[in-house]
Amino acid sequence: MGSARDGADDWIEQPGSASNWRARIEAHGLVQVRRWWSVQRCAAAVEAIEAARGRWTPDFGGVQCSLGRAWYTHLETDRAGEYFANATQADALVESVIPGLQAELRGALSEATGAPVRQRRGWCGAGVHIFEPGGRCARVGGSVHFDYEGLTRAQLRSHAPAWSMVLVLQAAASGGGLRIFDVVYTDHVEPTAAEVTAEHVDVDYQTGDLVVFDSHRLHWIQPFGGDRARISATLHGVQTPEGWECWF
Ligand SMILES: O=C(O)CCC(=O)C(=O)O
Ligand SMILES: [Fe+2]
Repeated sequence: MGSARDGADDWIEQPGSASNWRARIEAHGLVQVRRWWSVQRCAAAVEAIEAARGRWTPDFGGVQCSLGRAWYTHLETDRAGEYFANATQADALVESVIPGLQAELRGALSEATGAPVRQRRGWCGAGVHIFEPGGRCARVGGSVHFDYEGLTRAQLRSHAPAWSMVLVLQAAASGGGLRIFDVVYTDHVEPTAAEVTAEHVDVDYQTGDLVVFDSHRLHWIQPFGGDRARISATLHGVQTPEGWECWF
């Protein structure tokens, strides 16, 4: 699917904090901070997530699951009402299973943007996506998409700064990285044949990595192998005239 962009992996930061996030995201479309969380901390989070299996939210009829509630899965399956009706509970659940996760991701977004970030009123904070081994995403990968669902038409059209942030809590045993294309949203949400074969970078996910990328860029979760789930925490953010706001 398309050709890899030439050049070094110069979007990768060593463990610790990234400097000048914004310039780097603008230059490369993404920043990846290795080991933002330790492997031990991720393992403890994964254990807690697995123990809370009975409280996961099934998405797309159980093709994937979330801890918390993701806006895009609810929007695409006509469950917007459910999302808002359960947002407070969803946040309480995420906080009880992985204390501090939501605040830390919001803090990282704030550090990355250099501005305060507030949660959209009535929306959910960061949550977790779980893709089971052998499931559809493992076999064929995710859909090739833009993260447009939480953006207004005006924000999409004007390319308002909008970033998606992923913390890799459990990388797949093999594959499962994120392909980010050199394609920015213009006026259609379904990518064309040319767009899905455009140049791209393949972001190789290791447990503990934090990846921040431009939500207007086309991207794709690659298929993965092995017998463990691919588990990632996510937070989306956009800059508005009143400041940055975030949601899951
Ligand atoms: O888990 C990931 O790597 C990215 C997921 C994604 O694209 C999304 O949640 O919109
Ligand atoms: Fe996405």
